[in-house]
This record gives sequence, structure tokens and C-alpha cells, in this order.
Amino acid sequence: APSAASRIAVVTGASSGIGAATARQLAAAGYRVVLTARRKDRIEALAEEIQAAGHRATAYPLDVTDREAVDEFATAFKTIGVLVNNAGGALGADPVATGDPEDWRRMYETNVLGTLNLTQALLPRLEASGDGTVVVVSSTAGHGTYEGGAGYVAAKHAEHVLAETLRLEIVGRPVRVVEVAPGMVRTDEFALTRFGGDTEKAAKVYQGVAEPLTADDVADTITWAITRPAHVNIDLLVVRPRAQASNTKVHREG
Ligand code: 8X3
Repeated sequence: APSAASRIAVVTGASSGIGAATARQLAAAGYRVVLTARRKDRIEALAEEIQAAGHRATAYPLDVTDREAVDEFATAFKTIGVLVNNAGGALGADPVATGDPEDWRRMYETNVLGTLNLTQALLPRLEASGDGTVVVVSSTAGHGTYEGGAGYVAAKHAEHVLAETLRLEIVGRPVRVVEVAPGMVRTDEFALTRFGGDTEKAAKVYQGVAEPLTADDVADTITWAITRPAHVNIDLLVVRPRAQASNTKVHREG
């Protein structure tokens, strides 16, 4: 069980997918989870669900790209045990030659600056807990590229660099920096958001793949890394479905 001082776990992007699954699992592991996302109704419903299961959860509507709001959010806590930087996602899958700069900008803002905002604002509280953990949910796109992926891949590489650099800079202080890099995960919204709500394009992402990862598979991994003893820092976990050997080598049936 987590120590008294490090009981709060903040999860961004907790309204769906990996964030929601991680919030459920951390709550079950004994953390008081603070759910953040823009969609108030979603996180409030999830907080109620977690409470009904006998665990502690609160919802706090937050846009991770709004630095003022993030700083205001931070003032609500004296100490925080865990920050899971999960908010983000992909927009578009166009080649560099024709990609929409607005998509690139938004991906950089949510994935990279969102992670920077929360990490900067909460780092003093994580340190004050005496045993803090920052998790960066990056992607296999943070570790290799693929055609049509450049905007997202660039943002995810930046998140990887943020995690690696932060770990160097704070060594000796009581905060771990963990990066979890998932490959193909089938969630309700990731592919749909990427393709602007186009269900056909979204379905193609997973077509013929016997078993992509689920949000719970990734949440398991995140929760495992967080619940290691305080002196054990899991730097990087790359997790893919068995049917995916690399960003571009995916086994499809039929
Ligand atoms: C998601 C993995 O392959 O769609 O982060 O970029 S991929």
C-alpha cells in the first residue's frame, strides 16, 4: 500500500481510454485518484463509479494546455504521490508534405506542453510527498517513426526527451520518472479522434489484428511500475500486442 504522504494520484486525460483505466486501477491499489480532463460529465461519472466501488476519487475539470488553470489546480494540494501524464493523442495521418500545421500544433500543445505544464506545476508537491512518481504515457511513436505519423511521432519523441531529461535533472530528489510507451491499443476514441470521427478509417487501424492491447493492459503496466518500491525506477516500458512486432510490422489476418 502507498505511504500516507504519497496517497494522491493525479491522472490527466482520465475521461476515457488508458487514463480512465489507470484511474480505476490506481484507486483499487489504494490511491485517492484525482481525475482530470476537459469533459466534466465523463470524469464526474467515473469518480462516482470509483466511489461506488468503495474507493476514493474526485473529478477536477482541466485543460492541460491552459497553464493558468493548471497552476490554480496545483494549489489545491500540499503533496501528491503520483502524476500520470496521459492526456494527449493523435490528429491526422498525413505525409509531411501535406500534413496540417494546425494538427501538428495541437498535438504538440496537448502531448508535450500539457505534460510540461502538469509536471512543472506538481513537481514541488511530488517532491514534498517524499516518494513521488511522474509517469509519462508516451507511445511506441516516441521511439521510431512511420509514414504518415510525423506530427504525432515528433510530439511523442518530445515527450520521451522530456522524461529522459527530467530524470537526469532531478536525480537525488525523491521523485521517480517513468515512461510507458504503448504500441497498438484499441480504445474507444484514439483512432476516432485521429481521423476526425471517421469510423471507417478508425476501424482500419485495427482491421484483422487478432488482439490489440486494451486500455486495461496498459493501465496494468502503469500501475505495476508505480507500485514498485520507492528506490526502483522503471525508466521505460515498451508494450505492444503480440501481433505487432514494430511500428510498421503488424500481423493481420484475413
Ligand atoms: C499509438 C501508437 O502506432 O498509432 O500511440 O502511433 S501508433
